[in-house]
Parts: sequence; structure tokens; C-alpha cells
Amino acid sequence: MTRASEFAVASVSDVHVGNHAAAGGQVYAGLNQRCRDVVHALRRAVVAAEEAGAEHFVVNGDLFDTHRPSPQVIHAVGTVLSSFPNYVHLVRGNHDAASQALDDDALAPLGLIDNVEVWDEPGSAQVATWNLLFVPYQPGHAKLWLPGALDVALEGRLPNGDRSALFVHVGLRDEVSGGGHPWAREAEDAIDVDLLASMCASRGISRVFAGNWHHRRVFEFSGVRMEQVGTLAPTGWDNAGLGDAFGNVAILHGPGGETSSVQVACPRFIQDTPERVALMAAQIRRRLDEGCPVHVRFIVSEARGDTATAAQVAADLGLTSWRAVVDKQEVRLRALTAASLARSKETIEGSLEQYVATKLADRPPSRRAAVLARAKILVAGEGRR
Ligand SMILES: [Mn+2]
Repeated sequence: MTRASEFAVASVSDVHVGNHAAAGGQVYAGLNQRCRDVVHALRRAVVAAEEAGAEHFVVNGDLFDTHRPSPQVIHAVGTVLSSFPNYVHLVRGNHDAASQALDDDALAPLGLIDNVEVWDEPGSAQVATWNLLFVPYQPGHAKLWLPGALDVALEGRLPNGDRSALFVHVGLRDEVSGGGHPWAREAEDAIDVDLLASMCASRGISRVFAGNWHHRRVFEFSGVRMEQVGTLAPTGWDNAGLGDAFGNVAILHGPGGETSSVQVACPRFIQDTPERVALMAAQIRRRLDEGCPVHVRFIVSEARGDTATAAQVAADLGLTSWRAVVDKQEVRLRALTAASLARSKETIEGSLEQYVATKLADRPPSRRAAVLARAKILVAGEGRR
């Protein structure tokens, strides 16, 4: 692929490298299979960046899943990043950070690598006539702290830098993102895209690449193009799907500011009934062929009698990572029915016994027992009606 660009900046987001327990697979040298798969996705992204001629490779936060990854995990990530021939910028995300203190994060050891810069406070770098602004995660309402952070980042810009691109760890919100859930509307770690656009436009920032929320989205307002880059490696069944929302390497081309996108193979998660998974077979095969590990959780049900179907579909697709779980709805109903049966039986029989014992206190025990037995039959009959 040839491009007319003089330079390029590649960025990825929310890699969440770590030894995730679910579908973790076999551990070797401190990394489980799922962790190795994610490191592999990162390696593909670095190679794609290099092939696109990128001079800078940026991670827009949450490179790691926790602030205390094991030394083996840090080493694996460091090996990949140090293989990039140019500059690497690591913007601190909420998952990377232990506290707001400088160097109190999982990224700090990687900052010791020659070509790697860690941004745990706002700052900038230059490539030709572009200012690259880096703004890490901060707690509190993004709309309150972001303007100040942008101004701090802009303080270091070159006088001849006439255009700016922002790399930040903050969710980009419109009425669709977050599925319109109330939590998304209230989330402090996200900002309304129209508000962000006006903040950027007034500061000469025309391109935004953001981490934090995991589904890729692109917005444009007031000449400001804003990309929620999306997770490079879905973190589990919360990020289920086979589409293009994940595995994205976003590329900014200079000097004009054009953008493009490269998709790399990354782990994929699917959760659905065997019947519906079977309908996705062609798409699943395509992802498997690309090198995506595909993890499937079949939702099976006694009522539908599709437990055997799950095994059949898994075998047909040649899946190596799958399991069947009983439909939560069915489990809940079964549990509720059992609990209410147990409860009503206990309470009704208990109160009958108490009632008979009180009312017939002066009668012989044999008489009380006979009345109680008769009452129980009547109540049970009543219940069966
Ligand atoms: Mn994240």
C-alpha cells in the first residue's frame, strides 16, 4: 500500500493485556493463552503501524488490564513495543494507574525503554507541522478537567506547529454510545462529542483519537474529527461480536490530516444460542481464518433441548474454546419456583401446626394430629385447584 503522506501516526486503545481468567487457556512462562493472544494482537498492530510508515505509535490508555501486571506480562509487552523502530507513546488509562501520582502505574517500567515515552500528565510532541497532544485519564468529570488538561498539553507545543491532534483516554458520548443506558449518560469518564468538538475547535485541535470506551465510533463536528478508536482486543463477553468495532489501528496521515484504519486479528467473543451461532458460521470461519481466536459461550436450555446442538456446532466450526451455559432466564425461573414451593410449603404447614396446637390445646394429642392431617389434605387440595 502506498500513500502520499509524508508521515503517519498510528494509535490503538484499550489493549487490556493481562492474564484474564475467563477462557484463559494454558499457562506458559507466566502468560496464559488468552494473554499471549492479546500480545500477538499488539504485535500485529505495531507491524501494521510500521507498514503504514508511522513515525509514532500511540496507545490511548489501558495498555494493561490492571495497575499491577506480572513482570512476565510487562516483559512481553516491552518486547513488542521495543521492536517498533520509531517513537512509542503510552497514555495512562484508568486501568493502568494505581493512583494519580507520577510513575504510580503499570506503564512506568516501559518508560525505561529508549523509544518509549509514558504520559502520566498532559504533554506534547511534534511531528513535522503537527502537534501531538497527549492527555491521560483523570478522575472526576471529564468536562471539568479536560479544558485545563488541554491547555497544559498545548503549553509545550512548537510555535511552527500549526495543526494539533489529541490522544486522550476519555469516552466519546452521543445518544447512541453506551447503548443509551443511563450509566453512559451519567459516566464521568466520558464527554459529549459536541462539547469536546467546541473545546478542540477553539484550541486549533482538528483530530481526536480516544481510548476508554471499547466500541469504535467516528464523529465529526465543527471540523473536528473524533475517533473512539475501540479496543484492540475485546475484554470478554461484554465486548462480544465479530464486527469491525474491535481490532482497529487508527492512522493519521500528514501533512493533510487524512485518516485511515487497519484491522488486525484479535480475540473475539460470542455468546448466543447454538441455533444463532450456527447462523454466524461463515463469519466465524472468516475470523478464524484471519487468525482471530474465537471464544464461544453457547446459551443452552432444557426447554429448547439444544445442549447437544452446541457440541455439534462447536465441532463443525472446529472451535477450540467454547462452553455451554444454561440459559440464565431458565436457571432463575427454576430457582424461583423451587424457592417459592419450599417457602409456601414451610409457611403453610408451619402456620397450620401452630393454629391447630393453639385452638385445640385442650384436646388429646391424637385428636390434634387427626385434625392437622385433615387440614393439610384440604390445603394441599386447595393448592392443586
Ligand atoms: Mn478500557
